Amino acid sequence: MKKISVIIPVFNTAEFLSDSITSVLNQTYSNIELIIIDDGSTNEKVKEALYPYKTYSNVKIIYLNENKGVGYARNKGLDHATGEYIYFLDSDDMISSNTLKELISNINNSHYIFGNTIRIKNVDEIDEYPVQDLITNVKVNKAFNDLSILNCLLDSSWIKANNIIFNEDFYFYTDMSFIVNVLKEDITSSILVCQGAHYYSRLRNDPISNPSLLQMDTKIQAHDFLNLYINLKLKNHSNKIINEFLDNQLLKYYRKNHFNIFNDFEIYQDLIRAFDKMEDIKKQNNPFINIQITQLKRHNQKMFQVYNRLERILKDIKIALSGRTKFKIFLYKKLLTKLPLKKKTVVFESFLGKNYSDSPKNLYEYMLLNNKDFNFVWIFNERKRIPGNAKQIKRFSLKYYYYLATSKYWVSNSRMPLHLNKREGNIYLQTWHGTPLKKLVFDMNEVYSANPKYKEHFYKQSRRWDYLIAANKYSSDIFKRAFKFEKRMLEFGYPRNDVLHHPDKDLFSIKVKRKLNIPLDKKIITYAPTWRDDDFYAPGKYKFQLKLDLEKMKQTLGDEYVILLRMHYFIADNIDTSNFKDFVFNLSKYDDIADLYLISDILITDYSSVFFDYANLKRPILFYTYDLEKYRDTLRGFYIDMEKEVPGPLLKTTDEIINAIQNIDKVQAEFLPKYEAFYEKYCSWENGNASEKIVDEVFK
Ligand code: C2G
Repeated sequence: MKKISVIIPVFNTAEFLSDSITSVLNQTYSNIELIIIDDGSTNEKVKEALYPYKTYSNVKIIYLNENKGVGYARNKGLDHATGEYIYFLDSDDMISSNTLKELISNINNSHYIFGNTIRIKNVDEIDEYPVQDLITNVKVNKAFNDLSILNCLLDSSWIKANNIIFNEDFYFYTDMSFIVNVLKEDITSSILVCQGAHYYSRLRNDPISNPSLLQMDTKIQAHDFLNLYINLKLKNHSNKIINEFLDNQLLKYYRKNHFNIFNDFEIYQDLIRAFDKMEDIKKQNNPFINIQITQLKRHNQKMFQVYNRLERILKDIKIALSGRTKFKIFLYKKLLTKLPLKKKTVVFESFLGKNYSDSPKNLYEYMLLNNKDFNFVWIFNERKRIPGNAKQIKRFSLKYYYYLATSKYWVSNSRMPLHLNKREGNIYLQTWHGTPLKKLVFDMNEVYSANPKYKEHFYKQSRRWDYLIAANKYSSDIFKRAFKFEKRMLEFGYPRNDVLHHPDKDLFSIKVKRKLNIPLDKKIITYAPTWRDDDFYAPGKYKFQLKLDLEKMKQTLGDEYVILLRMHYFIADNIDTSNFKDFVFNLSKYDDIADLYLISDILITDYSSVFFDYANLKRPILFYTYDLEKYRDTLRGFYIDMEKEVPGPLLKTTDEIINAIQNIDKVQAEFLPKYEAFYEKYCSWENGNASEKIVDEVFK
């Protein structure tokens, strides 16, 4: 039985290591040695993650003192390899348990054989791919088209005899040097691919804190690519097939990247030198590319840039003409943001234009009441009745783009779309929308979200914030880290909670009850749960299944209480409450939840930030946490230990909820010490004047 040496270079990928290593240790093929090269990781957690494998007789771990790049690390692995075959795996990827067996059973007399690479976002996706027992042949260009030597079983003695190694002078694209060495020694017209040998390539979700190689600086990558191309062309100028392979790769790289990076002067110089090495240039389908390459060959930088820019402008116009929204975005970027800035105009938005609510509403009303000398604009999906003379504009209408492009101030409680570039002079006050229980952005490991680019987009969008509001010290510390926020944190409490400390709050409460036709002689329970990251129709449109047994609650509590149902603003499902008239009021579409806090005697929630706000009223809170383990351990992770810290009981069934409500005084008394500590930690900055302090600070 021949031995396979699996080589894994590691750089700062602690969180993925156990998946990757386990996938090798669990192979059905048993004669394997695993060589792990820690390429000078700067993250201490890598050592911890590798620690359990130190004692394995078939695992060798080699630590390099400094980060030298994947080419160097893999060469080190080759030096230590004793197997008859070599296989490279990346430290964030995995293979299925039969992969190595499939490859070795099918390699026969070939020098190398490929497997089938599948891109995945989450480990859960792995089971979705059935095993196929199929061998196919592909052309050289196709097999190496993505310039990767991953998922390829190679004959070790052949590699060593021909000194096939990675070029260590380059950090990026060193696979290209290895592949050229392979091709030089064995140019077969077709290459074996074993479809049953699965390699799972993980799409990394955090290009900001821990990027994969391909997520790093594109200019440095381009520099390496072009110089490695030049280097390989010089070494292989007489080999026709290798020349053709390299030229195809350069053209492909150019087609893909020419908009982004090649206007940079240094890269332009590399580009000229690279194209100087290309003799027969294959005509491209895109005439602009042909003209640009001609200019490069003539070393005419001016005309090269003219054609490059022209192509980009025409492309932008083509995109702009392909849809109404795209046209408006084009106008926003190219025209509207160039108009004069209105220094006294403030645009407000709350929950993506769905409501007139939350901190933006309180800031607006404070400014109105105090006759602040500003013009106001509100973004809504539908027209609303609101106080004052604010202009109302529809989200994503032409006016929306016009006012956002020309107003000095933006006030919003959530993110604004990625395409809304910040113009010079713009001041953006991000109020945010809650004290976090659930882990946020860069504190989340896996992202079970509808959008795999969530972290990257969040990062870009939040760079535009100038001010951010924190309701307590705890939030302030978390926001700085989890949002990577380094600008001005406003530490005065939440404007949205000012009303909960207003001397006339009882009067407001009666008014709200009247407005909503809620009987004044009934006590009120509000049920306000949050959303589940993994249960969605589309981004921003989430499902929700009501687990409370309303029938049972009506029978036991109906004489004394009514229930207000309040779904999270992401929930698209409409909960049918028509059978519970007079007992259940569905107020999911009601503008401001603060009004519901004011009139409620008891709050039921789960992992929503609503309880941090409601605690300002010091009234009872019950937690209906029927899926606590999954939510906490798989979906999100929490910042605090709910079992220890929250100011009310964690309940799992409707019966437990009913029982707690029937004994609410007892429950409240039991939780009093916890409630007081909770209030001190999360509510003590709130005293009813956050709006005033924030307006004074931001709007000058
Ligand atoms: N909300 C609401 N009704 C609900 C749930 C939430 O009106 N049923 C409002 C509350 O103002 C709440 C805010 O939306 O504070 C945020 O809701 P969360 O359930 O906490 O969830 P999320 O939108 O993911 O925000 O730092 C806070 C986190 O980002 C949570």
